[in-house]
Amino acid sequence: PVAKKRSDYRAPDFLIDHVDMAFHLDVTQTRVISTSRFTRNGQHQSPLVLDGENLQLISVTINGEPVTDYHQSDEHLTLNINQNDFELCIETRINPQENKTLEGLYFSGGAYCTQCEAEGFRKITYFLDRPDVLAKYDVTIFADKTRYPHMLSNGNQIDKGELDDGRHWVKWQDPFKKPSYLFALVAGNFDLLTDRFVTQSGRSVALELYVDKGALDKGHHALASLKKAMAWDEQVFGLEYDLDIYMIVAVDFFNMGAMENKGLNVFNSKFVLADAESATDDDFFNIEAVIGHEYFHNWTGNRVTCRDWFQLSLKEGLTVFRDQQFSADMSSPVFNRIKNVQIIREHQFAEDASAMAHPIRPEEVIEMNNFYTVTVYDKGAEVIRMMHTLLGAAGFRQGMDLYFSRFDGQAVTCDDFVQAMQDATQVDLSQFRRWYSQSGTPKVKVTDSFDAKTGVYHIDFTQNTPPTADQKVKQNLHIPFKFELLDEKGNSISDDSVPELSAKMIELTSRVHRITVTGLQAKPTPSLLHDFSAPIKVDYAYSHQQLSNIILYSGDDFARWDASQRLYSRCIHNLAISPDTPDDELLDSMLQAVQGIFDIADVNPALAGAMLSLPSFETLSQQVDEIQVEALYHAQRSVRNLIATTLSDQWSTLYHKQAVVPYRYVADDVDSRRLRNLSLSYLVQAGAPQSSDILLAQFAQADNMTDCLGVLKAAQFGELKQFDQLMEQFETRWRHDPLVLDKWFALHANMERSDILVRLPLLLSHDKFSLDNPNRVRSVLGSFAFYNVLGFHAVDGSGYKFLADYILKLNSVNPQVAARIITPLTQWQKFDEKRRELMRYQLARIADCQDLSKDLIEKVSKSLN
Ligand code: BAL
Ligand code: ZN
Repeated sequence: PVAKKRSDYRAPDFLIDHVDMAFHLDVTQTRVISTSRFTRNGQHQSPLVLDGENLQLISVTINGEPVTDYHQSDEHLTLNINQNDFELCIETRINPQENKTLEGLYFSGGAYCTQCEAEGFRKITYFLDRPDVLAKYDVTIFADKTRYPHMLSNGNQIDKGELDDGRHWVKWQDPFKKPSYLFALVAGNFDLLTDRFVTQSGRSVALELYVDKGALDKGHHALASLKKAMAWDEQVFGLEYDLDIYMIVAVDFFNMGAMENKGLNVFNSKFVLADAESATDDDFFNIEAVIGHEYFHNWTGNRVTCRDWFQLSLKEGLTVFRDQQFSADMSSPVFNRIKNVQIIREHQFAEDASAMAHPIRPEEVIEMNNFYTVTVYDKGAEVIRMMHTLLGAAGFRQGMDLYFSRFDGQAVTCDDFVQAMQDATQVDLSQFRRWYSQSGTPKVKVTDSFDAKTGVYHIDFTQNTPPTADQKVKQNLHIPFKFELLDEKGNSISDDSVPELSAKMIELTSRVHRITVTGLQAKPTPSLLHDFSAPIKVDYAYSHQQLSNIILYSGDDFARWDASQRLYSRCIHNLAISPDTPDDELLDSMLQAVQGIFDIADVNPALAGAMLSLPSFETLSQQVDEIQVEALYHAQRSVRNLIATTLSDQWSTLYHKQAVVPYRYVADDVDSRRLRNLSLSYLVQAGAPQSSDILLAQFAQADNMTDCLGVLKAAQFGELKQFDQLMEQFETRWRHDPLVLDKWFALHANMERSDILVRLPLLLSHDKFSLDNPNRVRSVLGSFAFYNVLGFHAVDGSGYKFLADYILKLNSVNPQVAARIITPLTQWQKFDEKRRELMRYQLARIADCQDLSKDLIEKVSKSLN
């Protein structure tokens, strides 16, 4: 397959302003009749080339006249047309039941459902399936009335009727122009939860949530979240919903988290269904975030959309930023910020270090589905956040207002967005735009010196972005770098003659920046990259004491957490390098710092919960040039063990301090449960007296999934003998609930046991496992490959082979999911030579497969280069 290049963009040869579609739903033989009004775009004689895949073409007419003079290929239908304005009617047939890729129209769980982003619409009908062709849609759906009482599409229902043969029909009209990727259709038999939202201008919007029969009680949190999101977008961005109805449908088989189709969001049920017994606090959190995310797309994505798919970050980076701000406003801002940063450090930095490195606006794409990445989404959100930092909240809002007034109803580029931000505020963003074209993780090295005689302090910031697989030469970036200097008492040093100190931010633009502060009594402690103000790595040789000072005194809670993580990381890396000669002084200062954090738990439990958690193996991996798997893994465990055993009394106190109250998803209770389960896990790891009694009592008494899963995780991590028995009980109780069973599968798959490769095949032959179900695949194969450190990286290569075997199976079922879970195998660059070879060997095996999907070809070939 050939890659498409961003630089090759050309405006479409034809435009479509209206589409009328009729769907005669049938499980294996759905008839799709689409009638579109075309206009030639400009003066040219080019043929009309429509996109289409896996379609059986029945007939074509132009202005009512049958046409036979067309050319059909695997991916296109080409017609020579003389008219400038014409109506094209195409009838096709598709097989929804056979469609396991879950793109286009598919049938699963007894319902029809669509997924069109990025290029799925072409599996429904021949069309100009590109985001810069915006049309109005009328959609009529015909199906059996008993089996499919609910038949939904975008916009408003304008008509309906019944036929004599037991079928009924419904007609939908979407008054807004939209690209084909926002088209949606759902038909099934659901339970329906309804509500209303009155907008700031007083319009009443009907809210409808469609869930599987019997799951109605699990929809309330999602619906409440939607109302919060609608109110938040009005308050913060002045953005009001624009249709009279907003529908959400939850389905069990879905490749992504959810999809923002205009007026008809389709969700993975994982991000809709929740109640205390079956969903964790994290699930409740994620539901609120994803519901918010899809809702916010209505303006950032739907009203203003992308000109081409290279601009995906235009809508995704911006919408992730908006959902992050929403989540922060709904609960603890610092805890949210930490979560955002953990994603960047665990996954985005890893992507930068791999062959899949790309800028947030990629230059070349073979399969667009491969670019729904942490770089485009999460680093994209960091880039938007940096603009928010540079322009201030008010300036950012002015930029957003200008963006909407300029581009409403259009398909635009990332440059258009930045230009609006610049024009609204007169802040020069010309150098800043490089963040869109430059890939890689910038490093800022910070060095300082203090002259005790003169009291003069210099601090130098030097930026450098190491080369990446896709781009060797890097330029200096415009980096907003928030920081402060602390004196020895922990006070923030201010000096009006140093504007960066007053602003607590320096804007790095050249390679080196120096700040000089005079009149100091002692060398200050720099507290760096507050709030993670840029997606970069910072290198500064902190003393242990300086880190402890920041933990205790920094005015920025994020920096306090970050200092705690640096201290842990230092201990872990140190122990990984010399396990037999631990640095006792370092470990003591770390333990003392942890003691101090226990006090923070009383005043700021959300922050303490994060500070008492060690950096993940994935985060630690991005801090070293070469990952020594066993050494790093065991060092991490040892440090955790030291914290567990030395402070077991404190863990016990912290555990018992957390009042057990009937489950409610409210911030204070969430923080408290987090501390309780964290303490439990440390107590079990320490083998503290009565820890297994405590654990079993919690399992028996828990009225909620958070506490129940907390027990299982603690027992798994502590390798308790009761683990298997508890898991059996859990399975018996939850066999009927796919979302809970996913948790059970994941817990098994990421167990660090020497016999994991014997256990995994058992999981995969479990009667509830199916390669057709993306959630299940992710919970077993994804959990294993991403998080089972010793199993996946087994030194004989068996973990890699296991994953590769299943990727080859998935290739023909669901290439999109296959290309997702291959990610850990593509990130071989930082491992030792033996593992690098073993990983590459499996990649080569996959590359040799006949009929490899474009998704896998792109990832595998890049990774083997
Ligand atoms: N647009 C794909 C799913 C999402 O990012 O909302
Ligand atoms: Zn999105």
